[in-house]
Amino acid sequence: MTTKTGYSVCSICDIGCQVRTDAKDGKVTRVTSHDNPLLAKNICFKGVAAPSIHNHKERLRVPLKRVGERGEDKWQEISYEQAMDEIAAKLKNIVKEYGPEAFAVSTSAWNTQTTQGTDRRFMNLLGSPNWISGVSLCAGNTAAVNRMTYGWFPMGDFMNTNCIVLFGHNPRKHSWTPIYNMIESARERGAKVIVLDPRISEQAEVADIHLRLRSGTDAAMCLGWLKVIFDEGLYNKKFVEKWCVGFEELKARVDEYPLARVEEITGVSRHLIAEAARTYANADGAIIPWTPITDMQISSTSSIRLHSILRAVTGNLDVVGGEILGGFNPNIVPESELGLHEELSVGQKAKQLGYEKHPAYTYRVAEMLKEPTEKVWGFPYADIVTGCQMANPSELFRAMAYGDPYPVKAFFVLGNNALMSYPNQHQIHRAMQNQELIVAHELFLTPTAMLADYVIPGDAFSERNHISDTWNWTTRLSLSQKVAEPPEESSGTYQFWRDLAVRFGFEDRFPWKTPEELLDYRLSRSNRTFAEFEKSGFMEMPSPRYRKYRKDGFATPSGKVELYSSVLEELGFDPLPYHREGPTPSLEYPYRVFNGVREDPFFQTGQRNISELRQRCPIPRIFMHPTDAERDGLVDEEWVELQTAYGKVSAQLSVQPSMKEGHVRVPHGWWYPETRGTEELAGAFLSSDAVLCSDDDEFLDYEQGIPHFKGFPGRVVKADKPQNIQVEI
Ligand SMILES: Nc1nc2c(c(=O)[nH]1)N[C@H]1C(S)=C(S)[C@@H](COP(=O)(O)OP(=O)(O)OC[C@H]3O[C@@H](n4cnc5c(=O)[nH]c(N)nc54)[C@H](O)[C@@H]3O)O[C@H]1N2
Ligand SMILES: Nc1nc2c(c(=O)[nH]1)N[C@H]1C(S)=C(S)[C@@H](COP(=O)(O)OP(=O)(O)OC[C@H]3O[C@@H](n4cnc5c(=O)[nH]c(N)nc54)[C@H](O)[C@@H]3O)O[C@H]1N2
Ligand code: SF4
Ligand SMILES: [Mo]
Repeated sequence: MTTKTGYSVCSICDIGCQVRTDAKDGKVTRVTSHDNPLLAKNICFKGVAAPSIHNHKERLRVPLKRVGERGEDKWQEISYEQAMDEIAAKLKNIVKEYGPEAFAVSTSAWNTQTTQGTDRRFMNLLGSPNWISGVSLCAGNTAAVNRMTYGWFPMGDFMNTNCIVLFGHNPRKHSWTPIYNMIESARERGAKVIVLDPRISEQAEVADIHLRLRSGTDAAMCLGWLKVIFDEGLYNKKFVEKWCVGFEELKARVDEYPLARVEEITGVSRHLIAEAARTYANADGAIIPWTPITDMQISSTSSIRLHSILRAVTGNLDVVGGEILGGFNPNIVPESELGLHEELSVGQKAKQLGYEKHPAYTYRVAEMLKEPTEKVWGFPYADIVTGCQMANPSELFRAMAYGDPYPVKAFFVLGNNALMSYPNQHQIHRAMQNQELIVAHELFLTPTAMLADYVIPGDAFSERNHISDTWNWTTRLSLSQKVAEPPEESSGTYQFWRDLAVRFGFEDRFPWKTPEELLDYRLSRSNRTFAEFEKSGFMEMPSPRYRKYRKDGFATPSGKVELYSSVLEELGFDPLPYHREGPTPSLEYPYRVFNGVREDPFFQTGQRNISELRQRCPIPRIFMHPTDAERDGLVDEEWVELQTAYGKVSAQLSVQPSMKEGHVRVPHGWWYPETRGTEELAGAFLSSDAVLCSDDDEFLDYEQGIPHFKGFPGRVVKADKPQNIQVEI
């Protein structure tokens, strides 16, 4: 019997706790916390369940080749080498026939961590700009929009702050545990916590101030805060004068939002709005931690910009207790460099889908920020949170489905359940049905993988060596060690891209034969190998330097914080932030529906097949306020259907006084692995929020093309439980 123990960075969810992993005879047996107070003081039950996930009987172990109709779930097992040979040959033909832009990739927000930008490297060498990721709806787009205002995406200094403002964001013991722990410590130190959430969430329950705004009105709320801050002179005048551009224009815009108007839009009393704004502005060190809520609404770009603007005008940028602009860690080659973005021609970049219509998150803006980024941060591209330059997912799926504006015929999807992880699931389905080649790189046969031509088994986090660089968001480097053996015919995502690159003749641009060799290269900047890094400790983080802008300015075209955005102006959008009302509820669809309220036992679309986790939450639940349920004649725990003009989903009703009246919550990511063989694509259409969400123009943020997931119109009616799903697991 051989045993092994190591430090591994859990990639079940995207916060990446560093945990202790024990293995016996090549299999992970136990995951525990270790004494690292930052990341693993305690861990969540998904992390603890990692051995059950990694050793699960349904885990993919051998490559599968489709033999039936697409989506029919009929397969032949083949070797990894044969699969890669066939994939390469087919992709070459597609590129020859339609051009390299006919090749698209969708990847995970996080769990494909070992790719390290080499997917972009392959695509850029090939000539395709059409890369998308789950981070288009989660932190990646925030990073891109933050860069337009002050050139980087900051991380809140939780350890020293005196005030934390949570826009919906609701970390708990089993949801993003490290952030929850940091908020708890700050609270114990006496920091104030302000929560903005329509419901009484766990964080709202213990907050100092809770603003129960209407879903989708965050931008108006921020404009209200600025009105108070400007009218009462609570901003940092010296910083604004010296380091910001466009203050007068911004002030004029803010004057269009007197508190009476903000009260009307948000449904929150003007007194409470003013109290919250004062508390934030007067704190000596305050943070607005990143939140996914404003990543997914119709005024997304404005809301994210408003968070940036609040940070700047209150003097909270790059100061103790405020928001730290990290920059690249000089000890490691960043992903941005590995991605080889400079190798993709200007012409191919301009073909990126979304480049014209929704450019804020595409190469178009990345190119505009190149010079200042290089001047301030030392490299022209900044792939913060895996990529600040991607295609617009909706435009991509449209091209895949209809060939408009050009055909996209090969779709590779790695660690991402794409069918259910963007808006408009019907269009994604059509898009996938219209492909000549789909490759899925996965741990399990998800509905997305079921639609593939080839399914390649991936390795899990206990089975690979890695250094987590927190996506360049911070400068922390965390060790992740291999303690268990991956399935023989599997590959890590780096290996996958390299094996493909070699077949395309790019071997000289992929000289690192193994992930460890790639890590050696990345660490060569600090004269170390991975083996040496491994021996020297489990984590390192250079001490922060504050107010770095005094030396080099900000990485924006003006070198200052752009309250008035020159980038947006040049693109023809409103350079100042604004509130835009989403599609309003009607008699037919009277509720504001929001998705989210993440479920503790699962990460996004995963783990519904892990019985110890599924038992904790066997079925999806729709939340409603008691008054609304009563009016509609609905009772707690009955099965209902949530309907929008675009689709319908089934779930159990949960009547909750903590919900805000007029609002309905739908969970994300439900499919039913137990219905494989009895329901189409294992129930992918029964309860998935993506079925309900439209990506028609009236539902999209203008600048980025982000869908409105927070407050779209819907109605709830009685229904039967779908037949084949198991309620008792
Ligand atoms: N409709 C809709 N779309 C959304 C959201 C929403 O609420 N609604 N939320 C958005 C948000 S916040 C996020 S963060 C993203 C999340 O997007 P993703 O991070 O892509 O998450 P999932 O789509 O759930 O897909 C994760 C898949 O990766 C597989 N996997 C896990 N570990 C590994 C691994 O090590 N290697 C490989 N190859 N595969 C692995 C899992 O089995 C799972 O099928 O989705 C976004 N998309
Ligand atoms: N256990 C577990 N933990 C997870 C995840 C998981 O799937 N499972 N996913 C991880 C990921 S990728 C993410 S992005 C995070 C997401 O986790 P959070 O950031 O906590 O976000 P949600 O749980 O989706 O929703 C949080 C709150 O937003 C409120 N809300 C809804 N609409 C609005 C609105 O328009 N404005 C405001 N201000 N609030 C609104 C809801 O009432 C809800 O209480 O969780 C992470 N942690
Ligand atoms: S919060 Fe849980 S699932 Fe997420 S990284 Fe940490 S241990 Fe893993
Ligand atoms: Mo997310």
